Amino acid sequence: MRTLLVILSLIIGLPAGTHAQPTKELVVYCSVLNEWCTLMVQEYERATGVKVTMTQKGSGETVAQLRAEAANPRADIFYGGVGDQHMEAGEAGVTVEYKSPMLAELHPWAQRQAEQTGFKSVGIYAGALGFVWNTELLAKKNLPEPKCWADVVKPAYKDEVQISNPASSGTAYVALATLIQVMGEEPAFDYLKKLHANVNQYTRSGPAPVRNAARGETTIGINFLHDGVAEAAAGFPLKVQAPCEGTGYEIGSMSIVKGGKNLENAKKWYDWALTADAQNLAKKAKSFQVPSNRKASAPEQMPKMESMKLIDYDFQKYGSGVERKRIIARWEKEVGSLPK
Ligand code: S7P
Repeated sequence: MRTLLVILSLIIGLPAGTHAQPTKELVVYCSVLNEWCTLMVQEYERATGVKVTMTQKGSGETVAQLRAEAANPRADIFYGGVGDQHMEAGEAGVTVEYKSPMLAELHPWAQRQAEQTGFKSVGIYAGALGFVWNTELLAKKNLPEPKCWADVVKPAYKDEVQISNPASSGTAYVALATLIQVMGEEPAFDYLKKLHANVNQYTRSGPAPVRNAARGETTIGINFLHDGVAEAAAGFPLKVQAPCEGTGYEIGSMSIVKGGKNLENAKKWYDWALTADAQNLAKKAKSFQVPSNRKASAPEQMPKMESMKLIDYDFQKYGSGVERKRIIARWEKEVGSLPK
C-alpha cells in the first residue's frame, strides 16, 4: 500500500511523504546523551506505536549531516543540542517552522528561542558552561581548583585542559562567544591563545572532555556543567565550577527537519517532548539540564543557575550564521593553527 502511495505521489508530482496517510515511522537525530535519547525513543514508541530510528551525535555534527542531506533528507526530528546550532540549521533552511500548542507551558527563555528562530526551533533545556575536573588527578598533581577563567590559563595547568573544537562543536562555540561577551573580542582572543598552551586536545564533540576527565585522560574539561554532574552521579571523581567572572549558557533546542518523510509523527514527537512528563525522563536517564516545561521538575543534583554569575548571552547576535562563521574562522586562523 505504502509503495503504491509513493508511486502515486511521484505520478501526480508530490514529494513522497506529503500524502495524508500517516506513516508508522520516525527518524530522530538526537544530540543529548545516549541514555536520554534511548529512553525518549522507548517511551515514544510505547505511547504511539510508531517505530523510531535514532542516531546519536553532537549538535555540530548533526547540523553538518542535515546540511549534507538537504537534497534528500533522512531525518524528521533534530532533538537536543546547543540552541545556536538549531539557529544555524534554521538559517540554512534545513528545518521548518512549527508552532506547538505546548509553547504556553514553557519558560520564557524557551519561548524566546522559538520566537528568535521564527518558530523553527524551541528550547527544551538550559545549562551553564564551566569547568569540570578530576579531583583525584588534581590532588595528585597538587593543583588548585580552577575557579575563574583567569585560572585555567596559568602556566601551572599546562596540558591539563581539554575543550572541544568550535569548528565541529556547538559547546566550544558557546565558550568562544561567552569569552568574547565577558572580556571583549580582542582580550578574548589573547586569552584563547594563552589557553592554547594549556589545552592537551581539542575534541570533536562537546561532552568528550568530561568523559575524558572522568576516566583520568585529562585533568580539567571546559564543558556544560550538567555533563560533569552526570558523570559524577555515575560515580566518577569529578567536581564542577562556574567561572567567577561570569559564564554563558545554552538553550538546548529541538527542530523539525525540512522535507522529512514523517511530518505528522515529527509534530507528535515535538508536542510530546515539550510535556512535563517527557522532560522528566531526562533525570531518569541521568541528564541534569534545567527543563523548559515550567511543570517539569528541575534536577536537585545541579548547582543552581541562580547561584552563578550568568551573562546576558546575546543569542540573536552569536546565533547568527555570519557572526559564527567569522568568529570560528578567526579562531582557526589565530588559535587553532598555533603550534603546540
Ligand atoms: O548533555 C549533552 C550535551 O552537552 O550535548 C549537547 C550537544 O550535542 C553538544 O554538541 P556539540 O558536540 O556540538 O558540542 C548539548 O546540548 C548537551 O547539553
